[in-house]
Amino acid sequence: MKRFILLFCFLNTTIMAQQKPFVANYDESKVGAFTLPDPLVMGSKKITTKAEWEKNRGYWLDLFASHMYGKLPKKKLKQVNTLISKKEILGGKAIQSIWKMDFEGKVQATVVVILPTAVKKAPVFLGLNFCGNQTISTDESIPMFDKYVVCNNAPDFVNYVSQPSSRGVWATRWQIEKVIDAGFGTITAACGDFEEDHANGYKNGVRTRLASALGLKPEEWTAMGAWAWGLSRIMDLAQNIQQIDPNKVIVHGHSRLGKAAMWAGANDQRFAAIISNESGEGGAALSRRIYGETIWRITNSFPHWFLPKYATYSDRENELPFDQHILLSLLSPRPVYVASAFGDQWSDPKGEFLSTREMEKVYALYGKKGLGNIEMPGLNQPVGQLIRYHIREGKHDINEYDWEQYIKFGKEELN
Ligand code: GTR
Repeated sequence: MKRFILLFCFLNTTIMAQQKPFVANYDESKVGAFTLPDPLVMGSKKITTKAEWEKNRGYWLDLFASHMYGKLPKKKLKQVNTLISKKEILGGKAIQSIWKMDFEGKVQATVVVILPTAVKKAPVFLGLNFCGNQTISTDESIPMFDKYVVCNNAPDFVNYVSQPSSRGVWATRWQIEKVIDAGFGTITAACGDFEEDHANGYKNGVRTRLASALGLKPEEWTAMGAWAWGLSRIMDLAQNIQQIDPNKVIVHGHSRLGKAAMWAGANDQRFAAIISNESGEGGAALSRRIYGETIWRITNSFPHWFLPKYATYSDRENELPFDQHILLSLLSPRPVYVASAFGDQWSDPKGEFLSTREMEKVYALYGKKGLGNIEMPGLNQPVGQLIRYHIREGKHDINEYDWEQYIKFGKEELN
């Protein structure tokens, strides 16, 4: 009988959890009050110098790893990078190379590297793409991605598989020519080469195929971790390409891939700057602000992105030992750009702005400035310098306006 009651209670709460309406709050008056944890207070320790911060920043990394994104493998693998093809593009303004990265013969990833011919050692923007390298440009020599993609809009994608017409469909999200003309390069790979973006994606990705080689069980990390790991492996490749300035690699990502870029930037300090484009919940937005997407919603929709433990903080966000401003603080003292879009309230622009504003405590230890005590700026009015923020008009996307700001940011902050 007791067992029955327990089973009933369990089923009931499970059903209740799933029945919770998928309605988001967009009313500021219902956000509620919250207090943010202080990045400089680590348990009983109070950090007052940059040296102390650097010695102890692992305290926060460990908390993010144990509560949210999972561990990252510590072991280094044998990574074989092979150049598949190389050619001039954009009328000779750039050289495009395709690389294959192989990990122990078990996982392969295809990387597109586009560098300006006019620059000897180019700064680069490095980021993952959602639905295959072929979506970034119409160039026929870019291999068609043949694994599962999250795109499913016919005729370019059918049953989550890329079709020939998907070439260049997301060229606007990459602005390759603009980036080249500014003297920067572009490096990208599909996130699905590391882990396909669905609940069972881990079975076919690095978390399973490289589990023994990396010494981590699949459940010890997450899709976000697998993508962040992939970004660092692309960084390994970038470090070995002569024409790339190894000290000027900017990691960036849009939305879910912005979350992964932030996690990669926090763990891998070789990334010289970090850009979060509308990364929202689980990215730059504060989890304690109940506005737009919430922990409950994101962990129900995308259980594979985070550890199951993160889901337990739904409706008790205030008990999380950290909030996302601390993830941003872990990017210190490097340049960081956080961007929102007005038409993307789901990502909680205000929550993204507030966490960006909260970063400066740690930057101050380095004598560096943050956004200062400012109010949220108006549309299309970037604010800040080393730490920047903008909210632009328009929808959830990464567009020409965003890229114009990122190029300016790269030029000003990486020189
Ligand atoms: C949404 C998700 C967001 C964001 C977005 C995206 O469905 O709720 O957290 O990551 O997808 O990646 O475009």
